[in-house]
Order: sequence, then C-alpha cells, then structure tokens
Amino acid sequence: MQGWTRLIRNATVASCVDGKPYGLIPKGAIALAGNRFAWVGPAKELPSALPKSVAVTDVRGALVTPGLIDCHTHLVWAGSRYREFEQRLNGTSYEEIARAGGGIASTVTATRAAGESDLLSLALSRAARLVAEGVTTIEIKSGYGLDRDNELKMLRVARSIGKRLPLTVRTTLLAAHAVPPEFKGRADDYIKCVCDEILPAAAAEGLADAVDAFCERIGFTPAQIERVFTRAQELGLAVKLHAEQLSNQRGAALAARFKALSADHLEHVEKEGVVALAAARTVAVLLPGAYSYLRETKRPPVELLRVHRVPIAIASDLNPGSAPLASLLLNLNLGCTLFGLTPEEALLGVTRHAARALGLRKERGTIEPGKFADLVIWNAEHPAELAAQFGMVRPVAIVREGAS
Ligand code: DI6
Ligand code: FE
Repeated sequence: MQGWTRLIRNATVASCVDGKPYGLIPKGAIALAGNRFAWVGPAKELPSALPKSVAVTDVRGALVTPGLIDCHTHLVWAGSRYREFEQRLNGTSYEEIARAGGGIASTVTATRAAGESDLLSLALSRAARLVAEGVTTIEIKSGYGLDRDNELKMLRVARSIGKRLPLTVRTTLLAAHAVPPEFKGRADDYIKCVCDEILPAAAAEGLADAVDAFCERIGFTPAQIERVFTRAQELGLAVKLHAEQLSNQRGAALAARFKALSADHLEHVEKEGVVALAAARTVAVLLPGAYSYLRETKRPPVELLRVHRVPIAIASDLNPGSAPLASLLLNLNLGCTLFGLTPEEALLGVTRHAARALGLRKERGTIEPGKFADLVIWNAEHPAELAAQFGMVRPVAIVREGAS
C-alpha cells in the first residue's frame, strides 16, 4: 500500500494482461500510486485498512479498460479529398487517382502551403475526437511534406499535440510515402534525399521515434525501402512499414528482416510474410476503416495470423484519403464485422498489442503494477460491448498517467 494515492473499486476490470480472456477481473479494484498502477486484483484481496489519504472511487460495476492506443494515424494534414470519394464511387480506383497526380500528392500540396499554427489547429481537432473516446496514446506520421522543412514541420505539429492534449504521442517519419513532384520519375534520387537529408535532420532534432515507408506499386520498392531502413537503424530509430495494402510486394518479409515494430495493412500478405512476422515478433496492424472506406474486397488473412501467433493490433489510419474516419471505436466494430476478429482480439488490438506496435510494451497497454496509469471507465458492464455496437458505449471518465 506504500505510496497509494487512489483506489478504483467495484470495477469490472478488463486488464488486457495475458492468461485469461480480456484479463478480466469481475469484482476488481485498481490502486494507483501517482502516475503508475500500483495494484490490481479482486476486491476481496484488498488490504482491509486503507490509509485515509487514498482517494476512493466506487464505479458500481462499470467496465474499466486500459487507455486505448491508436498505433497508426496520419492526422496532420491540410485540405480535403472529398472529390476523390466521389470519383471512386463513379468507378475510378484509389491507385488510378494516385497515378493521375491526385491522392497523396494533392494533400502534399495543401499541407506544404499550410502554416504550422493552422496545421496544428486542424490536427488538434482530429486528435481531440480520439481523446474523447478514450484514446490516451497515439502514433502520428508525417508523409505529406516530402521535403525536409515540411516533414519536420509536420513532426513538430505532431509533437505539440502531445503537449496540448492529455495524450502520449509517438511520432513517425514517413518521408518515403510518395515521390514528391520535384523528383517525378527519379524515385531513387528522392530516396537518397530521404536518407542523406530528411532522416538525419529529423533524428538530430529528436522529432521522430520511428521511421515508416509505403511499400507499394504507387509507393516505393523493397530495395528502396531497405536503404531507408538501413539509414534509420544507423540513426537508432525503430522501423515499421505500410505493407501489402494494395498488392503483395513482400513488404512483410522485409519488415521482419529489419525487426520492425509493425507491418501495417496486410490485406495482400501471404503465408511466407506471416511466418516472417511471427518469427520477428512484428505486430500486424490491421486498418479496417481504410479497407471499408476504399471498398476493398481482399481481407487480411486473420486466421493465418492467428495460427502463427502474430500479435494483431487495430488502428484508425486516420488520414484524408483512405480513412477520414476519426474514431478508433468504429475500427473495433469494423475489425469484427469486416475482418472476423473477436471482440477480445479487437480490444487487445487497441491496448496490449498496440502498445507493442509502438515499442511501449513495458510501459502501457495493460492494467498492471508498474505501468503508467492510463485507464478508461465506460458506461458498460462487459468488454465485449466496446466492439459489439457503435456510438453508444462512451467513456464516463478517462485517467491519463494518474490524472483525470
Ligand atoms: N496508406 C494509407 O492508407 C495512407 N497512406 C498509405 O500509405 C493513406 C494516404 C492517403 O491517401 O493520403
Ligand atoms: Fe497509413
């Protein structure tokens, strides 16, 4: 009991620790010591006499989960792409729009033109939507700047979001997202610029926690990404990859070879890629919102991921082109209805496994003594409710690092 400052009792605790479904403790209690969890277990195992200084909250049976983690977002951008949504519904594909100079390139034009403070207020309003639904940690990627100054501008905006909202932000440099117009037809030269200029600058300013790339016919080849990853690792940065979203480029195997934190999308991954991910303990991040928004039909091979025991995370992919859907909870539901995940897999995908995908496995993602005290109290009684509906189960209270 030493150092306990707060006790939450009469809770249905979905601790998300390994060992039993949801890590569920039906009549549970959670003790905090400052910004960390100090104790969690069945209420009947609590010591009988608590020091008077401990603030006690009775949540009357309510569900308590770890704070949610959205481990893949591109929420810093300017401009809108609603016309592409119209185009796609009139029969043009995402890939065709990109090849015709729309898609990511159009967001790059708008984002380059935007000032840092305008970009920040746009991004803050999106991040606030996630915070309101119980998200306490997010990853934010650059990738709409595509030159040194604009990529760094995006990363600075991402970092400031973490100072203005009760949110832990992990930033990812995604300079290898698309070939910028000034390098048209010279992808290898752009990759050289990413490795020699953009990556070292982001690392020197401490603006990036990881490095990502888009491995795709409309993105970069595995050989080009290998150069980016090699440079990233020289600079001590973790890597992750947009892999197998629209086609199988053997990106998952590449990610695994570099011991990537995660390989994301994976609709087109095959057995070989899954086996490689399993061996590297790389997290498979599934993005059902993007799949749904692009009206894709090839689902990621969930059963294969299960059989090979690849940890599965779910994220929003919040971005202007393929997932302008500012809700992680929506993705929990879509992960079940579209990909066939169970509600338990969905919840672990935005808690324990999402923490691993961000390299935060030891600090966040479960309710366990020693970890940061990020938690959500819900108007629900059972953790399956989080995925089993949309828009009705909401946070009653959110605690981040011990503060609400
Ligand atoms: N895949 C995605 O889903 C996002 N980036 C990527 O490589 C979408 C980017 C966009 O369309 O703006
Ligand atoms: Fe993405």
